[in-house]
Amino acid sequence: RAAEDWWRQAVVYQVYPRSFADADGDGLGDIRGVTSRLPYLRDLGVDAVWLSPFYPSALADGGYDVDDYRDVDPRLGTLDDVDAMVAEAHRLGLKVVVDIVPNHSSDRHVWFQEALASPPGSPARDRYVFRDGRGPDGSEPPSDWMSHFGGRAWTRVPDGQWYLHLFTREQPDFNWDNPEVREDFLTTLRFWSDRGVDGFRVDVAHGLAKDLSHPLRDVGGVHPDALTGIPLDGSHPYFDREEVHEIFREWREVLDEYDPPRSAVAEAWVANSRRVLYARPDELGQAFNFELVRAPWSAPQVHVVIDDALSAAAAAGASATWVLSNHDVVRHVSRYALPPGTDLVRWLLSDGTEPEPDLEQGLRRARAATLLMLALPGSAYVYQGEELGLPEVADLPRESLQDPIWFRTEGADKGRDGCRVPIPWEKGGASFGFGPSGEPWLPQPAWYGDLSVEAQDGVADSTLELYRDALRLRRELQGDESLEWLHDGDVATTLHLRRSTGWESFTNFAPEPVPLPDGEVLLASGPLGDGELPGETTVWLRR
Ligand code: TEU
Repeated sequence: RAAEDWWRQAVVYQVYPRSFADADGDGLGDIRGVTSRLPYLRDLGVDAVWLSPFYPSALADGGYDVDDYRDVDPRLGTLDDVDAMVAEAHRLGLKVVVDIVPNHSSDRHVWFQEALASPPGSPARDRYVFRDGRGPDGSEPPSDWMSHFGGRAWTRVPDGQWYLHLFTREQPDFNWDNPEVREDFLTTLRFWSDRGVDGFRVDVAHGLAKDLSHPLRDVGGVHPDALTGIPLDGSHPYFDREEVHEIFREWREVLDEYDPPRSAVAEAWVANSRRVLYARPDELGQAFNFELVRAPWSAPQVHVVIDDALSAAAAAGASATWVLSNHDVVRHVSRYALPPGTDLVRWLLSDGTEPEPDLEQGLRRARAATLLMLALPGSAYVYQGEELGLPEVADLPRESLQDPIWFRTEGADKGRDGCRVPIPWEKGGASFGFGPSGEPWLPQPAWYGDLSVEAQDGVADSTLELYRDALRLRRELQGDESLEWLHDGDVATTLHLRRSTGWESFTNFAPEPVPLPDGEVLLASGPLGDGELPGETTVWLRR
């Protein structure tokens, strides 16, 4: 796509609408809450806001179980509210990206209700994946496929058939071989594009196409690990199949009907070389790169992540993307606060006590990682609250948990609620300014106010001000999509890069200080010593 496409080097801020701002005080964030905070996002300096799903939903999976793709959950607002939000965003110079969930609907979607009410073999059932079971009485599931959230991926209905759900049983998978399904999503893309939405984030993009030939192929009863368990040749029966790309080529034609063309970013948990295929110019244009979420705090490993991502993106004609956190993973302040190799599921089960996180270290590294990420060519996706340096809320009481992962694993995995706790806007008050009244849908910890926007606003060394400074400088200094490394020889503990405009970023991963490189210091992630760059710090320079 053209180098001037806005999204190629954009900073996109992810809003998880339930947890961002609650205008009506029912404890659940809403669209009017988002609108009221758009000036905050403009001042922060991001280019776009991506909203996780706000469609009608029973919230069996936080809204990723969609009842109706072309409406708004009444608890979150109305279509008029969304129109007003988009208009206000545009007035402030912000783009709006919405989430599309094409792998599955909710079980309350009219099509699924119709499927349940229709006989086996009917056209209504063909929009989903219904199959007879195995065994003499069909009481065994049609294949050994497992749900990504634990348990099997099949649920039986009263007439004896089974339906497929790669996530919760409230999220039946669509049959993408069905032309009505294909057509309906094109209608949805046009529906939001016509309303002025600038782009789409495509949920589980690698899951849509499936090999549904009879009999279904067993996979050994394990859900494949996203990055190691999915073969690179498109041969897995339900993830990352070649046929999925036809779907996205069709989508691109629709997105290109608009001026400017609508952007899209694929969520595809697959290896680098496969992921960028979704980002080809005649497909979605971008795909999330989650390698920084997985990378340990290590200069050589981060170096490899950056090089691999840039070369894979360039080979596909895509721009690179960078993600440190999102609504699915433990917040990076906490990840960086833990010893390497910590099992995060076990850590959460211990309510964040074993091992004890070193949050000072976590925040120091997070700030350094942020400046490094924001110095890289490509788009950065920032998750709400990371600009406040929020750590994971690891000790949420079990009775407050809502993530289906907690229920489906029968308490073996606390799930993702700890990164979804409603945002603290103020130092105090009932919900730290999240809403005018009402209990937030997840409890906020007592220390939340200390990290609030109010507590950090105008405070020179706060994380919020670091993000503001960094985003302003990034805008000013942004170069083309190339990157030049400035180290000689092997990377051991520092990463030094230069952008085409002469802007440099230098990160010291080691705990000990190193000499500060020559040049005018533009910004640093922490205090600088005399001629020294302290440990775990990034500095931006210009010569
Ligand atoms: O996530 C897809 C997905 O595969 C995730 O489950 C991811 O692998 C995992 O969370 C990493 O810890 C998307 C959405 O981002 C997620 O919130 C939804 O639950 C899921 O799809 C189902 O729609």
